[in-house]
Amino acid sequence: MSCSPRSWSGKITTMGTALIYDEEMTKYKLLWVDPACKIEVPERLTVSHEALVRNGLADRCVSIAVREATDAEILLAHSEEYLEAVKKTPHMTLEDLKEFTLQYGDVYFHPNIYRCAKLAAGAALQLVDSVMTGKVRNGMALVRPPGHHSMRSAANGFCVFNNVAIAARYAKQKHGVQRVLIVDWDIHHGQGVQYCFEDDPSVLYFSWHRYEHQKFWPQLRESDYDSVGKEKGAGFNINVPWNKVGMDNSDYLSVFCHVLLPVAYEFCPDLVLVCAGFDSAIGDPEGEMCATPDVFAHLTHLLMNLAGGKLCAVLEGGYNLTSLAQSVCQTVQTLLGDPVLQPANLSGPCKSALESVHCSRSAHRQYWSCLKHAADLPTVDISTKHIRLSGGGEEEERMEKEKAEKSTEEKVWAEPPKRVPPPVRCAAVLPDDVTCPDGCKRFSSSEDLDPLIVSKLRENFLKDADDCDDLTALSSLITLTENMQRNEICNGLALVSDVTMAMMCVIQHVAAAPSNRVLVVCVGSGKVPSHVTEDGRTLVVQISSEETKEQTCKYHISVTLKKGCSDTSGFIQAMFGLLLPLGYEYDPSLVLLVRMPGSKVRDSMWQQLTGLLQGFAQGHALVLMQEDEKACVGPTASSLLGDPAPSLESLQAPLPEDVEAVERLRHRLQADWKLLQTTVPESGRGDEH
Ligand code: Q6M
Ligand code: ZN
Repeated sequence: MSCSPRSWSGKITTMGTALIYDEEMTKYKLLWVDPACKIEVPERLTVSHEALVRNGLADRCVSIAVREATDAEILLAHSEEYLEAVKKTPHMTLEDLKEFTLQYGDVYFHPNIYRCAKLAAGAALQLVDSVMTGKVRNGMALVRPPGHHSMRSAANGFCVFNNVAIAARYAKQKHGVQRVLIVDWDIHHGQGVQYCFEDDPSVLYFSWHRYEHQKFWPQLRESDYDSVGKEKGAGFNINVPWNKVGMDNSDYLSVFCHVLLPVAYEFCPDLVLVCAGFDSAIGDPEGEMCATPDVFAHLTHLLMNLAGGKLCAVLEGGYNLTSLAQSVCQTVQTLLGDPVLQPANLSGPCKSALESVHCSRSAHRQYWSCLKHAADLPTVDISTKHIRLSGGGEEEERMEKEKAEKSTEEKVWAEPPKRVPPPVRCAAVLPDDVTCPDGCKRFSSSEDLDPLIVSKLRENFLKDADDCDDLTALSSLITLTENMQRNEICNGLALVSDVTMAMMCVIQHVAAAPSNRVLVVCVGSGKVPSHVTEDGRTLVVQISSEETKEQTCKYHISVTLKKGCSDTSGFIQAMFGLLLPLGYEYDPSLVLLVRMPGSKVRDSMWQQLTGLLQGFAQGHALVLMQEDEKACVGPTASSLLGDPAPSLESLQAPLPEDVEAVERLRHRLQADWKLLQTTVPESGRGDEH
């Protein structure tokens, strides 16, 4: 059933989320005893789909029919010999099927699997077509068999045809897509995808995977961080091996902030494909990781502003049915544009994850200018060795043992809380002569100004001002923040006569409540009084061209970009290296984004920032802009309403001095903010989970 997707404001949008699913793909299963394959069951698909229906998510998606991939399409990633061999499987006897299966690793065949494999690949193609033709903005395909392990001439790891690899080639061929980013967040290495695009610079493949120094399946040397691609494709294959089990939300988010995202933005894809395996979630018997299902909301959100929002997620693994269903729901709900909630306990990455992050960054510094000046520490040959070289303290051994025990225990986790979108997505406080953007609600409290607020405002900010308009605007602003905190309005924007005063006003009001925390992001130069951050209820991050005399402290962080905010590559560096990790760790109850007058930040960068900052504070962002920047109202409102930001035009290399400045800042602050780390701290003691 198809329905017109409706944004919160009541505006009908043409850009929905596709959901592709067909029961036919549940109609094959393991017919003999094989411990390696018994986890790959038809229920994986039914529970995922049922959870989407139960949570009202399936109904909000545009349902798209599957189709079989054609021979020609399958041949985009496979050999004729292999296709012909698979074609024979529907007619084989059980004995023949068993024998056929034996030539491949960790996979099984069934008389109906060829049909399902054609549908799985075809589903990925239908998804690409729907997104590329603009029928929908993004979408997810629930498929079996998975695809990322299958190779040109071989089935492997439950996979028959490489659904996502075929889809990437198809997108290039049929839709003229130039650059495809494939993000493989499944817990296994999609070696099939890596092999397919190893020498191809038009497809950037990123994979993190359980590796344990090559002890974990598929135990390949080439799954390590130093397989970066070949020939022209050198730099376009990114592996982040996990050398321990028990990785959690912090570990995942730090890899996104410090490895994947800066490179992905520099790559500037026209399309994002996700190998969406959920065996990387807690409770999975294969992954044995600790990341909770709500982390997938963030992984999805963080990718949704790339490629103008064109994102296709195709199911791969996921073997704990509870964890799988919850994770699928988190992903789809985020694609639909609902606000994300703070993921559980972000206490910072563990030592082993930091080693992986450091190794992957180092391996890629020669290929990506965002990593070029990455901390120049010696890359010890840690990853491929079967024994640990570093550490070895008594405390550390104890921690490791604990972690190993934790991972074999039966895991319990809370179901992610319901994400309830507020009735109003975006409200605006605007002067009367400025029209309110479509879908945005004009907000005014002028009818009955709260006398308490008014007297406070008079006392603190408008002592000698007799401008009644200012008073009205500021008191509206305060009332708006209160509405946001009650979750009646998701986010807001305001055009004010004095952004600094308005900012101080909001901070003073919101940070007065002891349980509140305000993340203030100041874009551009202008003095921010330092006393606001004294109690830790406000974290100020300012990005500008101004060299500040003030010493950066834990809650007042100034990033200086030599060419200012108009330098998009420098800005990106600060955004992923500092701002996002700080935001995750600080966990604000409100994000206050302040556009200082004359900031010169480019529209597309501003929209990216506005979009990404909605990953905090349950999506509650309030944007303040100076009165004369009327032209920014439209683009800002669009981002606050959930439209994807336009792609950043191809990025120049950031200035070396800016990269170094960001690196230095990260280094200085990482004792206070664990998510800023990208290397193992020198005094490596008990910081394992
Ligand atoms: C199983 C060993 C069982 C799509 C996927 C497939 C994973 C295959 C795992 C094979 N090994 N203890 O990446 O999830
Ligand atoms: Zn997997």
